[in-house]
Amino acid sequence: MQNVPHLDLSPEVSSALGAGQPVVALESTIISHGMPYPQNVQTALAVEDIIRQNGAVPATVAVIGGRLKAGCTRREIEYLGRQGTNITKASRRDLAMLAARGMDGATTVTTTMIIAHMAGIQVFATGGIGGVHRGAETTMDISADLEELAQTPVMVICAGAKSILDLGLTLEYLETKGVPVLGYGTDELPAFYTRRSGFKVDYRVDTPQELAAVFRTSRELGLAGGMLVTNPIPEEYSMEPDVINAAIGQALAEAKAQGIHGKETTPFLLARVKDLTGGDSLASNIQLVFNNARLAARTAACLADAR
Ligand code: PSU
Ligand code: MN
Repeated sequence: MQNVPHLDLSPEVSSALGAGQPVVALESTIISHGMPYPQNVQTALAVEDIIRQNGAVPATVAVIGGRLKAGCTRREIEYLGRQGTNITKASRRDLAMLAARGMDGATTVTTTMIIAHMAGIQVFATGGIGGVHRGAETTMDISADLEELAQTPVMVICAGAKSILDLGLTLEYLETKGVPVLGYGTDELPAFYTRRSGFKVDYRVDTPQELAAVFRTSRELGLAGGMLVTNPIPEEYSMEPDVINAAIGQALAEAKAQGIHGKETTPFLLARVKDLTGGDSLASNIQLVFNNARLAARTAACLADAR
C-alpha cells in the first residue's frame, strides 16, 4: 500500500491486505448513477456477500467527506444509494478537488482503479466499463476508463461494454494503449446484456487460476497498465439483442436531440435504456454483476494463494 494521506482502509480491508488475504474492489458510480434506489443498495450489499461467500473480502470504493475509502460501511453504501445522482460522479480529474474540499464522490471504473491501487488491491469487479462513444470521431467522447486501464495495474472484471458505445473503436483504443482484453470462457467480446458482439477478444481464458497467472506475470514484467477481463452474462439472464438494441437506438437519439454531453452522457443513456426496457434490463444488470463478483473473488483468491 502506498502512503496516501487521504486514503482510509476499512478495518476489514486493512487486516485482509495485511495478512495477504484476497480482496476485491467494487465501484460506487454503479450504485449512485447506475441503478435506481433501493435496488442499487440491495445489489451492492448482495455483491459484497457473494464476494465473501467466494473467499474474498469486498472493498466498495467511494469518496466520502473528502476521504478516499477502500471499504465502505453498510451505512455509507446506503447513503450513496439514497443520494443517487446528487453525488458527484468522480473521475480522475475530480479526485483532488473532492479530497481538498471534503466532498463526496461516487467512483467510476477509473477512480476505483486508482484508489484500489493506492490501497494495494489488484482485482476489481463491476458491470460495464466506459469506452469510445459512437460518433467519437467528431465528439472525442472517449471514457477516461480506457486511459486508466492503460496506466494502472488493476485487473477489471466486467461483462464487456454496452453497445451504447462503439465496441469496435473501444477495442481499437485498448489495443493502441496496450491493454490486454481477455474473454472468460469465450473468444468474443460480450456486450453486457448479451453474450456476443461479433468482435473478438485478444485471448480466451477458462480458469481463475490462469487469470491470476497472467496478471502476476504482467506485474513481474513491470508492465504499467491493467487488464480487462470480459465475462459474459449467464445465458439465462441474457436479453434479446433486438429488444436491447432498439432501446439503445432510441436512447442515443434522445441524447442527441437533448444535447446531452460530457459526463452526463453515460448516466443518461443507462437510465433511458433501463426505462425503455422496463425492469428486464435491471434484472439482467444485477445478475451479471453477481457473476463478475464470483469470478473476481475466485481470481483474487488464486492471486493470494500464489504469494
Ligand atoms: N457503463 C455501465 N454501467 C455503469 C457505467 C458505465 O454499463 O455504471 C459507469 C461506470 O462507473 C463507468 C462510467 O466507469 O459509467 C463511465 O462513464 P464515462 O462514460 O462518462 O466515462
Ligand atoms: Mn465521456
